[in-house]
Amino acid sequence: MTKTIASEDLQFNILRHLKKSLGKDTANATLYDWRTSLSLALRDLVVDPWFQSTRKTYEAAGKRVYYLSMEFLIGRLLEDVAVNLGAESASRAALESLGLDYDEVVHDEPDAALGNGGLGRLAACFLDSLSTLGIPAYGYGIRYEHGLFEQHFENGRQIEVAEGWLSQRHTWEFERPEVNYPVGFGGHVNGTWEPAETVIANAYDTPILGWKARWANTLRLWSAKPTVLFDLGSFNRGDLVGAVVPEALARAISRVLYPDDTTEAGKELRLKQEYFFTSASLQDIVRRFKSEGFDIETLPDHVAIQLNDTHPAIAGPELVRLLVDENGVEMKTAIDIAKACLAYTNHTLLPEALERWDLGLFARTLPRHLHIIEIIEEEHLAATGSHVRIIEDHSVKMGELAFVMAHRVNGVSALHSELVKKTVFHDLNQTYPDRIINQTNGVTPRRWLYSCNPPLRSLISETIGEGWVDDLEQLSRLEPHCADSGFLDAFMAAKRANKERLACWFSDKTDLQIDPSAMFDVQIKRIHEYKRQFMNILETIAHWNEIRDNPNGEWTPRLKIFGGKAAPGYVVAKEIIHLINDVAKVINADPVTQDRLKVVYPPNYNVSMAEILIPAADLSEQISTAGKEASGTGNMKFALNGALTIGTLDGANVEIRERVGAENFFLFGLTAEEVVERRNQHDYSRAAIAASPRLTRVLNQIADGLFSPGDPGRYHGLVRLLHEHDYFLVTCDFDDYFDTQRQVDSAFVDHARWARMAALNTARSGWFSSDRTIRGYAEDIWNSSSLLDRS
Ligand code: 26Q
Repeated sequence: MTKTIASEDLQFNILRHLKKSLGKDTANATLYDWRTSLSLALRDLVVDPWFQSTRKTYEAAGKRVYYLSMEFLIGRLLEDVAVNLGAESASRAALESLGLDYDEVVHDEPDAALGNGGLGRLAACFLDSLSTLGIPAYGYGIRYEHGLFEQHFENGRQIEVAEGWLSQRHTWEFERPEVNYPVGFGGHVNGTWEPAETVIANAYDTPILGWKARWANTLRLWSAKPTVLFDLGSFNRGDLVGAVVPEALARAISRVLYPDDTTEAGKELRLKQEYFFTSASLQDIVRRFKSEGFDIETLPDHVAIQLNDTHPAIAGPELVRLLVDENGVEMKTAIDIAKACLAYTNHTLLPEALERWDLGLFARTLPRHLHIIEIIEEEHLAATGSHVRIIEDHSVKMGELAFVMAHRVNGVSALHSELVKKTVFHDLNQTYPDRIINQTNGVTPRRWLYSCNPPLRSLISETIGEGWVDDLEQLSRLEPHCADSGFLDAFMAAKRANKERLACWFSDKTDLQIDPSAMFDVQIKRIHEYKRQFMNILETIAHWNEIRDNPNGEWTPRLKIFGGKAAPGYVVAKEIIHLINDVAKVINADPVTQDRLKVVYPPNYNVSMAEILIPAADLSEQISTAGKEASGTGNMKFALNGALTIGTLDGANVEIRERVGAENFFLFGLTAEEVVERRNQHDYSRAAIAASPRLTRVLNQIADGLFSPGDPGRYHGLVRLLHEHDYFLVTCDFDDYFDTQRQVDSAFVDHARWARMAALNTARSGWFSSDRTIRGYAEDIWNSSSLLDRS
């Protein structure tokens, strides 16, 4: 399907779009105009592979995969499309002859930030892999008008500002005004459901191109519209505001992404969002299935629906409702059909993060579904003798609902899946012993190595050819070269180039001068107590103390980089951000530690920032309390790009360490079992603090206001938290973490050793491709296959 793309043709089409699609000429074209013109010129090349994939899918009459997710954290798409089309150098050349810089144009694109973090980014990697593998699939989600908020710092405090990615033309989507479905809420059930309120779900399609443009799937996002565009009655009565209220209420449903990556459910609008996109997606799926003329009972032969966490768990009762109420299927049969179609991925063990809906709210919003859930529950209890209920304590438990209605339930790393069996779904696992399986997460190598790390990409391709890009396990062929000092030098030269790129980026954005030969130590992820950014900054202070105590010692220069957002209502997380910024201010101004220690926290961490930071990292911080991080996927991106990990035995860290080798991984901390034990010990945190003079000193410094001189009491709450409710065992793991960091210091100055360890991390990370993950889902859950003709 791939043809070589000539830069002259591309240039012609860029100029054509500039003129005919944007109505601009070269004299007054802005960067935005050029970027949009290039995007449209490349988009033209996506349409044929997209149509051909649709045609082949239709002809095969096989199974389609439907990935339902409240979040798709896509980031930028232009570079992705250019790379998959093989049009990167043609684009570069075409722009250059127009006097433009490709990188500048590509970086002008705003991120599509329709997600909070790991779960949303995983969905985006999965779309990439589904297309690369040629598996017929649709992603279904919400076209939020405002994605994840922008983070600003004001005197070190996080401020949230609404994000507006759609204020510019979003070049990649095709609006489908003719594809729309009614979605009802509230009302009564009198034999049939009569909703009190109805909104329209309107489809927008984005083609998702796979590697070498061999295949393209569709991401279909729903936008909420009113059934009546404008309340002319109110307007005519002179009520101008009242005339737009119904419209505003309807559109509110797809207005904004919920910025909480745990807890904080219970909001009516959130429940409406979940039902809105799930119902529209299922109506679309059933309509497509029926249009092909199959018997409704064969739905599971043609449809596999994956639920990305419980957010779309209403899919169970909704599919039953569509089958029973709108297609005349008998209830018991409908439940069986739905189960055979549905599968559920769990991403969290934190009990407070498991979704539950207040029964009253649920009954008011989705009365018909509540009734169906009661029948599902009854059937489950009667058929199995289980005592696990779906409706309990005046709430609807979405985890239990998703579990009961799925034929497979999966965790996202080996450790996590075992813990899912032992903890949250212990009893249900006894009742349905073959239902829970594991599918360890992965990341797309197209974005997370090929695109974001050009120097390493070139070195790898020169050494082993280009086959690794869609067959990442080929990276193991680098292993013999990891004994060759020439290769290792080239490997570290690539790392150095990425670090210099990052240093330039920093000098553009901050007034900080950065030494590219320092160790770049990076922790980027959402701010959470369990992820323990707090422990990292405490260790930073302890290290700073040590340097000041012995200013003439041999210290390994380090740059500590933090990045990440806190949920707007998460007070402790916001205090941790403030503390990191306050500490950075003091340490960066200290002449004694000048060349040895710096702390930076660039605001508004997002996918695009990750693409600059990860290739430049020497050290990857994966330091969550064991048993709390379901998998992690950043950890995989770092290892793939030749950073060494300092980490606990948590989530996929366990599997990363197994694969890269224990000698190439800096392990510390309590195990998941030890964590549970330690929590049972009386006053464990006070004991740990008392046993560590180093930690005691740091906590006293913070409590004395060393980092908040104008406001010495600022962090008393945080310090007290560690003494009294150190639920995430920062105090218990602190000393081991500190000591392990000193081992990292000594390893880093042994350049040859470090280079070998780093290169081995890349060579042995091929298994963490999301292509491998998707093959696992296709085989063990969906029973679906590739339609690529492998020639
Ligand atoms: C729920 C209810 C109301 C509002 C928001 C939410 C909500 C939103 C997002 C709850 C959870 C999330 C996101 C969770 C998440 O990102 N989990 C991460 O998933 C990754 C992919 O599997 C894992 O690698 C991470 O370990 C896990 O934390």
